[in-house]
Amino acid sequence: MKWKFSLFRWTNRKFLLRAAFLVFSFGVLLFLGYRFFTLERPIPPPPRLLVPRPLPVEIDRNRNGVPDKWELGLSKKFNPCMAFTGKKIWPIDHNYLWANNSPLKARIYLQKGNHLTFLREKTVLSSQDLLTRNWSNLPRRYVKRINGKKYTFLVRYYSDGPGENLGPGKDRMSWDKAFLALQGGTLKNPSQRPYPPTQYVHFFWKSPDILGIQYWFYYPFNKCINNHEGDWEHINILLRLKGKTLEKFNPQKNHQTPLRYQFFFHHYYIETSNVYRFRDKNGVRGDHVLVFVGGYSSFLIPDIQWKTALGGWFPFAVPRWEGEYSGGSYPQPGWYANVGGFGPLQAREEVLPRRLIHANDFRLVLLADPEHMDFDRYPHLSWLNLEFYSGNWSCDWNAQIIKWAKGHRAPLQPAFKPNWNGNSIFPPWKAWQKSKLSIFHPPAHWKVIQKADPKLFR
Ligand SMILES: [Ca+2]
Ligand SMILES: [Ca+2]
Repeated sequence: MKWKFSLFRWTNRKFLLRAAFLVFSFGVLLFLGYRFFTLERPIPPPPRLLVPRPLPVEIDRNRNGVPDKWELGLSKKFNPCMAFTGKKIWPIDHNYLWANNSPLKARIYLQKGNHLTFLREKTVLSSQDLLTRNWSNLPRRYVKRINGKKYTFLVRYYSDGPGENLGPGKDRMSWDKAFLALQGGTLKNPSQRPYPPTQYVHFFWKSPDILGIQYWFYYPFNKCINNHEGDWEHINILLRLKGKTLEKFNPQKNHQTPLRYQFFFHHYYIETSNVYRFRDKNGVRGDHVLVFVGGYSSFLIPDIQWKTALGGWFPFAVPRWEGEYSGGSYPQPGWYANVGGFGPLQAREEVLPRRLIHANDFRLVLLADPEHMDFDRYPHLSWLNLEFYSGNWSCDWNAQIIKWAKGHRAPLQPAFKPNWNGNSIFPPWKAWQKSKLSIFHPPAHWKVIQKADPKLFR
């Protein structure tokens, strides 16, 4: 009896030891994985503009190789029309971020080599100052001597914009309600609203004869499989310029021909000339590509939800993460397979033309490279010179796996993104065969230049 008992104890102890070892190893792996995914690193320096044929500074003060007097005309001639899947928002002026008087906040990090350690957060400026004072020269980095040792600190900035997100479901947000309230309680006639449709414009060069225009769109939020406040999206248009004199920039002349368009969404882009194009509303001039803005997506993502776990009895859940505000830009409506995700977990997106806004109904804001911007003249654009994140720093309501991939963060402003100045860090999208595009019937009063062919993939 005694012998049996000790054997039992002995095997029991062995089993417990093995189990403890397994749990410990699993914990170590989980911790290392978590550290790997959540490590903060400094962002690499953004690509700067290369101008193949610089112009005299008197006619090109912002040094982008395009005569200043024709920049707005060119921007207006080629800016896109837009079709939206979600009807409750459109791209707006970035000042919307401060509509509810949110201050500017700074997050201070200690930098050691390529690693950042978050130290603290502080309020830097009130919202009134943000629109009237030049704050572009706030520190991005500084060095301090503490006890004779040199330390480098990095500063990231952000502001908490209107509304929040309250859960995984597509209706679990107050972002859209805040937008509606700030637009005066109605979303009819967008161009008459306090925050009318707005596009940001930036010129870049592909070659001495090919001028690129980036059109950037600032949305108040991204509500889809991942959720974050603020969203910067864009397209590129490549124009061939004809002629040797400066007249090639004159928007009144037919010296600029669109060659190709690049549509960016999630982890991919599509380069194509198979697009919809329209004239100005009066039918005389203009060449406006139509951007279809995505889209409806839904996904079951296993999640560790500590918040619900407190009220419940088990911390795991498989909620449906869904929404129709991804902000992705597409050349045609339909549904697109494999638009982004992790490995075999690729999401699909449905792109529907539910609300249309003609190119002529957008306000345009020109952005040069930050080092050539006159921020005394445009103090409300000061964020262009800083590592500024355009929304509340993070959105707690996201699946844990998305938070590890930092898909819950507010977006970095365009001039510090790697795809500024026409670069692309993502591969071209190729899942045409798995997708299904549909025909779009434009409004009768829109003057058509070209209709896309949903069967022709290029
Ligand atoms: Ca210029
Ligand atoms: Ca907010």
